[in-house]
Amino acid sequence: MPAERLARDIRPPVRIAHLGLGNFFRAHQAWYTATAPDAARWGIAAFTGRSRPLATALTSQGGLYTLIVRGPDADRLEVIGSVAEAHPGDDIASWRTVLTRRELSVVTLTVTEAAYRRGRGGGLDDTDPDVRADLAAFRAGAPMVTVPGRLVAGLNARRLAYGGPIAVVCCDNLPGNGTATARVVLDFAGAAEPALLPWIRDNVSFVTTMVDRITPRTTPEDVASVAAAGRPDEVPVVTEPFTEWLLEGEFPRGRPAWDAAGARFVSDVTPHELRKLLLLNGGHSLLAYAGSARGLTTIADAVTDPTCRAWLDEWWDEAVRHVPLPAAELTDYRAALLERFANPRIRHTLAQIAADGSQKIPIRVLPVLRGERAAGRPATGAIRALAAWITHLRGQGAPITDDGAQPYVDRAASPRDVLTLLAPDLAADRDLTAKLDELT
Ligand code: CS2
Repeated sequence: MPAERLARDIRPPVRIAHLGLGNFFRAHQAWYTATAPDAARWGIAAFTGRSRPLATALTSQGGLYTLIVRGPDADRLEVIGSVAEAHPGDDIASWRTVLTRRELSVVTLTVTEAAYRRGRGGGLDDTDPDVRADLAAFRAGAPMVTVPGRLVAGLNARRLAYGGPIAVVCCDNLPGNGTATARVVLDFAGAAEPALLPWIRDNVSFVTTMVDRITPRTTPEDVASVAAAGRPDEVPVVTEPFTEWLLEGEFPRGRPAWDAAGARFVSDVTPHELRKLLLLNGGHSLLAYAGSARGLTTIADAVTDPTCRAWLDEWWDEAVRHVPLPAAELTDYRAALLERFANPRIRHTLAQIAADGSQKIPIRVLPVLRGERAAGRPATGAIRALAAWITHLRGQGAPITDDGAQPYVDRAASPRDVLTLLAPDLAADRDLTAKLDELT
């Protein structure tokens, strides 16, 4: 088969800016935008977190890339055309310019939980050295590195250019992610440029979403497989067939017809967000720590290991009590999750999911632990997940990749000390700490 290079003449006009150009965004929001019937009218200017090579590779392919939709039996290749421009994250000048364009209607974000730089209460962590440096950089007109800083710099440029209203759409796995984003943006703006606060209140709609599509890292074999299919692509993305996107909020300047591509616009994302965060992501975190400590490598390995599978069921039995959706819907969701997790052709590594546990455990596990203990129940599944993370902090299983882990690593010898830092409200529960001692 002759090799066809990815190239194109026509690009959709940029009306969306994205921060966090990585695999998940390319499998999810970029796919919805490319699949919507009005795709020709909605292009995305996408900025990486830091990576230059990805922006360079995508630019050389005209923003096009191959999505490898990997089912349990076969791959389907799709060329995605919604990324009209790809920029490295440190190109703050282009970021500001894109944000000033009047036709820009939407900013989307996939930057990971840790990138919002939230402190314990959910507001901007002003003790974070990068946040402090960005506040100083903002005042000096210098480049910024944090997401709240970059967002505020872009919004300020838009205000000064009379760019008009815009929707900011958070697509990270945080509860109430629209409100969470608004909070750090308003905190940063309040400290950096108070004149921006009323403009944000009048012009920026923070949309809350639940996003879902399992997207493992691309491997050299994946790159070789598209080349072998006659479609060379330096930066393809692998994803599963399943995808879900729920959104709640206003789009003052319009949006692509994402609903025609399967997205759902709802009045309250919360129950669906809990379903996904506790069952899928909570299940993932449990398997990442407990499975890697048992010497397993991928989610598919872990879910077919009888011991891990029993722990997953135990966790789900508890977690479903905290998701306000009909029991039948949750039963179906669990069955579908098992199939998705067991897809043997998706190599979703436990090490990838184990990253940033200090950000994930409070969101994915603690709500169930608190709810179960408050109801006078043992919370064995939640305790097991927490214990698995503590043993990970002691060096078992997947390596630690987590900028926020050190204070927990320092305390990992004593589960009680970990709890005192992680969830002080639970640290006095002696029965709980005794169970953690037993399991760690
Ligand atoms: C995973 C998520 O890495 C992780 O922590 O739990 O990336 C998960 O695969 C996605 O949220 C699925 O939509």
